[in-house]
Amino acid sequence: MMVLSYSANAQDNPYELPDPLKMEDGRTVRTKRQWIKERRPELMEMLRSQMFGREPGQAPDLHFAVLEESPEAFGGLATRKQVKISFDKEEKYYLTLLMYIPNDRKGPVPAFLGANFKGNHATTTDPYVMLPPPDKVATFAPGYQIEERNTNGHRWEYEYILKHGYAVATFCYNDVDPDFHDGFHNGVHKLMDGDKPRNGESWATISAWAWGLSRCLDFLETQKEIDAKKVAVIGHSRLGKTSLWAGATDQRFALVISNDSGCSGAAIARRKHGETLEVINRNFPHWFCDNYKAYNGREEKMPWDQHELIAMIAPRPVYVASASEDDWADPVGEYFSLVGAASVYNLFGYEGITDRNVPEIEHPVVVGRMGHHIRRGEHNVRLYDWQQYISFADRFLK
Ligand code: GTR
Repeated sequence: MMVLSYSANAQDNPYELPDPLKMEDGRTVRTKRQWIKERRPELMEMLRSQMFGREPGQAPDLHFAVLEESPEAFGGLATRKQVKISFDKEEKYYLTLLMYIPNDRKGPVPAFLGANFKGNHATTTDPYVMLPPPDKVATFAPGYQIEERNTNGHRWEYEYILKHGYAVATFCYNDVDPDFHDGFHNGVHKLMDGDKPRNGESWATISAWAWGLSRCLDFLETQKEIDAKKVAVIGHSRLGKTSLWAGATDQRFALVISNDSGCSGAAIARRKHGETLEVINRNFPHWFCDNYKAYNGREEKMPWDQHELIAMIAPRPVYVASASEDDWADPVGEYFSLVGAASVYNLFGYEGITDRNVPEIEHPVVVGRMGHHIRRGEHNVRLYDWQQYISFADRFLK
């Protein structure tokens, strides 16, 4: 018998979800025009002011420098580029993007873009990937140590991705904003906000990482080998929360993938299953804007829920993945945010995932422009996940 280590009971915490198609003034959204012109902006305003904070616009001096390039990556399978993406003239604020492009290509290729946790060198065995520069390492989270290459390689199945005709690009999230609370002085907030006083709606760290993803997309748009209209944004866990927000704020992303994003990502907050708002805001006070903290222990008072973050992706394809042992991220709640967003996809003429029975482990489901699976195992990204993402992306980006 299959043992599920998560609660398969959808109603273990009875809740009623806000209707994404109900305007704050009570009107019902009936057309895609009304969604685009009225309801989507209303929800974006809510998510900005109450959850992620207001992200800034373009960097003051965005520019790019290719630091290294070789067509010999992975035995000639791919061209590697390592690129410094600078946000200011002095190049005090920058990230280093690692990109692989399949050599076997006829024209511009689609791409996956996502941030990583431990440095580009930790995503691969490739010995030519540069280590994070010392000025960056000095600002990384306390206790951060340069680890060996490839410690997170299992999360980045580069050769598999490349052989399927996709480019792939990543940067270390610490480059944009180190993952600890120092009052927003150690990352791009300092550059973008200067000495502007912060308030309850000020953007926080997840928003900064998402902003960094958009700057990478700015760069990909300059690359003739890349079809920048076909870039999927992907992230795991806190970076899955980030990929969802990047997909919401930047509609240039053609497809959005949430891998085990859990609380404040895909998981329905009102279920209060696994990680709750109180816990996440206590442990990671820098991730969300201050107004979000008002909902600690009061999830049912939220004027939105996470299915509406998923709805911000519509009508673009969205994929939500969970892992069977990842009860902390609430796989059931992650699934139900898809179900809750389906009506918005319907508005655009696409079917959505509506089955109220949570799918079995490793039975991927794709309906219309929504995809889902629960991988057997722990909180992580594995080859199984990439196999599903590629076959989902093949439907829309090829
Ligand atoms: C956990 C956190 C989760 C998730 C995870 C991760 O500590 O509670 O929300 O973000 O970290 O990013 O791996």
